[in-house]
Amino acid sequence: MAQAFSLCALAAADPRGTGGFCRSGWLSGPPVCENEEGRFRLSPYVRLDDTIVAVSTPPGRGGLGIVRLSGSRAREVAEGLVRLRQGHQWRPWGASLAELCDPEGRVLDQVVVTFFERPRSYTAEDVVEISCHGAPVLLRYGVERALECGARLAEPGEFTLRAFLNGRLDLTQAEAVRDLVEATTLYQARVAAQQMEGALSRRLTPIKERLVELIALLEAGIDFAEDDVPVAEDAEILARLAVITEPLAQLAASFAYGKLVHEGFTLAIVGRPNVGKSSLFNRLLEQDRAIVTAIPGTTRDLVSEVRALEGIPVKFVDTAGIRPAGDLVESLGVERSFHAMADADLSLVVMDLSAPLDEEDARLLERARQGGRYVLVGNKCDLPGRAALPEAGSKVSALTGEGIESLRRRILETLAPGDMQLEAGFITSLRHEQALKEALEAQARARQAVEQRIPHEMVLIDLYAALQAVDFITGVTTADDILNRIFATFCIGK
Ligand SMILES: Nc1nc2c(ncn2[C@@H]2O[C@H](COP(=O)(O)OP(=O)(O)OP(=O)(O)O)[C@@H](O)[C@H]2O)c(=O)[nH]1
Ligand SMILES: [Mg+2]
Repeated sequence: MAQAFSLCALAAADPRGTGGFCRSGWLSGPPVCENEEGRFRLSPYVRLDDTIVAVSTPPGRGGLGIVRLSGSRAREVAEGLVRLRQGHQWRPWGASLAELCDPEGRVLDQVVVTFFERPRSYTAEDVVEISCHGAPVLLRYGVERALECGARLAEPGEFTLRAFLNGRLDLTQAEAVRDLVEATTLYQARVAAQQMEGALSRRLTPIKERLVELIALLEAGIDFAEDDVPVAEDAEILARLAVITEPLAQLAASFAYGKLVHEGFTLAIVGRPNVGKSSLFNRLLEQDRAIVTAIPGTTRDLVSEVRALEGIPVKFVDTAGIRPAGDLVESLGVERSFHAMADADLSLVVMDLSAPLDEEDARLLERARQGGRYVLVGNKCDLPGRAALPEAGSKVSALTGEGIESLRRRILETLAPGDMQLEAGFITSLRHEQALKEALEAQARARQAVEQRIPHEMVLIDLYAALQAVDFITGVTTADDILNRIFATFCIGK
């Protein structure tokens, strides 16, 4: 029998329910559809009984390439394109030597097939991985042959979607798979690996348990009002609410750091000519990237480079020295410096400590104060000083490297105060932050209702809303469009 899941937010229809997928009947139709912008996306009604196929290795030529199959007919389909070598059999969770053959049975490649028997596989379905030599023509042939043998092409992220729908992963873990694939630093990979292993879900579990306990307490008070079960005291409800709110708020606040880890940030180095911006840029990159001379006005255009700072990808931007420009080229450069400053997540405002500060320094600092986050840097601290910084800042020498380490720390602390040591269980996605904010707002409403002695039936509505928001994060309840959005950002074959 054909089988499909319609993913709907059950809890939305039933505020008392803690949700779950509505596994309703079939809706036929194409497995994919287009959204308003015409972009390809997963349909909420993907046929999950199909056996799917995709090339799981990146496009292009390589030593190896993997064709992956998942579904109840994975082995049968694989048998249509590979022939096991003599003495080899299909062994669950084991690799076997085989030959990829053309339809006439002529050998095209020697391959290794690995059979992961359900439910102990990535998707919790039968999975076969065919590891060929990485010639695009072989991989394409493998996929085409699998299609002829009854498989269909996997949608982006469909292997992980199936793992999620089959209960192998929760939504935070599925998102972590994508983050791991997209990681550009080992630190990002470590954070994603922790989330994949369930760090965030583990942090949410006790919060959710307490919320459910509180709901049960209030429900009991309502259901058994005429019996002997005592109605919960307001003071107790408020105390229990506070215990739930604190970790939720901490987790929501961890997004400041999590966002940095996930997305990285842009840092613009600005200042008057000759204060040592390019020298500092080179020093932070640990590379002789930008031209440095004693002539003021050396840098005339933006120079940028991405480097990891404590495992966080940072786009460093060196800019032209800011002063009333001498010629057209310089004035265009100065204009770009101001744009870079406005676009950056953080500006390093550099001043030269070996010379008296002037009006241009003060004007720039004022602009930085109005514009957003900045760190004031006094450079050339190796020279006899003639200037003091107008406010607290980092004293460094781009020439000798003095103070650079503490400047690096200060940069990170300015962008993400606190939470720096927190490696496990912080949130890295806007989706999580929004859900946590919703949960916090619902909690605040519940608290207010209790304080105003509003009947517990009303308080419960807010508590259920908070519970639903927490469940959104792990995917216990979720809406189709959210799933579409998440899994459509995956690459094919994952
Ligand atoms: N003693 C000393 N000299 C430095 C230091 N940093 C930079 N300099 C020198 O200052 C001069 C200007 O350095 P740059 O890095 O080109 O300065 P800049 O701010 O990029 O200058 P423009 O590109 O012209 O705006 C060069 O001669 C550097 O060697 C420092 O920390 N100590
Ligand atoms: Mg320069």
